[in-house]
Amino acid sequence: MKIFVTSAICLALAPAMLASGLPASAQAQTAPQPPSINAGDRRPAATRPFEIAEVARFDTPWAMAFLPDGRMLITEKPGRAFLVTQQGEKIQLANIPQVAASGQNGLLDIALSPRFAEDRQVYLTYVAPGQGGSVLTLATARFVEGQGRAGLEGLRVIWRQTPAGGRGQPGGIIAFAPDGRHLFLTVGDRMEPETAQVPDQARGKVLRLNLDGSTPADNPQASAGGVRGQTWTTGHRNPYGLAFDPAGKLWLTEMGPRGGDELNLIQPGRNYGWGEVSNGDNYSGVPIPRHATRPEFTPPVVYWTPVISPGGMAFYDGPLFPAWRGSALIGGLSSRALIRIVFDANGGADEAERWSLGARIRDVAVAPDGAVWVIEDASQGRLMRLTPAS
Ligand SMILES: [Ca+2]
Repeated sequence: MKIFVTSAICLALAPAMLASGLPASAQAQTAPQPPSINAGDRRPAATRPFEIAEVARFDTPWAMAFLPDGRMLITEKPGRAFLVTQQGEKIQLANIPQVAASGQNGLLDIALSPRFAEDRQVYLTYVAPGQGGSVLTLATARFVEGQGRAGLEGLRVIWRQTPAGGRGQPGGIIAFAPDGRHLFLTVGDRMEPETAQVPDQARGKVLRLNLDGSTPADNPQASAGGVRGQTWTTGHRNPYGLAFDPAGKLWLTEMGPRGGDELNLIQPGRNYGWGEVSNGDNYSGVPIPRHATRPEFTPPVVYWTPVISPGGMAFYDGPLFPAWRGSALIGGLSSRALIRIVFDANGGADEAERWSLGARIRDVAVAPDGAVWVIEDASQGRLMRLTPAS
């Protein structure tokens, strides 16, 4: 999870959504669409501007979130989580809920409440066992620590995927609006592509919720209730990256099938096309119609064919890498790389640099001091700290 909190952003975001006076769904049809760029053929840079230090190892780490003091909360997909110091000392968190750990599923994202300094709440996502199949679940709990222990208390489930069931591709990424009033949640298609276009199925969507899990009254279809009421955008496949940029725009990365990974600018009420269109094809080789054939669907700003397999994404705002400020950093799984994205003022973006790290990068986060931290998707997955090369 990655948040920006400044008063300037708070002032900027609401007018952008409401200024026209039109319902969000009507605005979505009138805003211009930037051209798609294929960045799939980009090569890693010959040199890296950073040094890499291995700090600790975890069993299939999935997500990390920094506390204000520079320590981290790190989840492991099989169902454990840790409080971790910058020196790699770990305390296993008590009271993590039971997860259905299999393949891509398990314990997923963790994020601090926008009011963490006061409420000590954290949010976490996981695939839970359930009748009728496993269920992507969003919960909140109070983070407590003391006397060498740490854990969660008072866990409350505030959202569950409906209907239950599905296979991998859970999504499960949490992001908070810059004003801290709403939570955005990615829900993958659970490997059922057709459901991404079904309005009453919580699959293949980005949802916008109040911090208690209830539906905001100003969502595009709030009055419809249920999944429709919660839905912010439709037509996503497997979104593992979601973050607000410094100007308050929301960006999402999602994995395509064979080709067609996407970076999307998320705007309320829009449909991003999966599983009707893609810039990639099925693994079987069966082609999928391209975005350009269906103008009613919003195309990606950047896509990757061949793929990078985007994991977590974070915007850089720190002092250690001044040239990266305003950029997004994406962890690459199959590309085994860190990828830097640059943005223009018109909603455009492009891959600026790619650095080979020799490891499947699951998540990336920026520490309070501006160092960049990444975790490796492996059973002995490394936690690594990136600082400027000396
Ligand atoms: Ca798409």
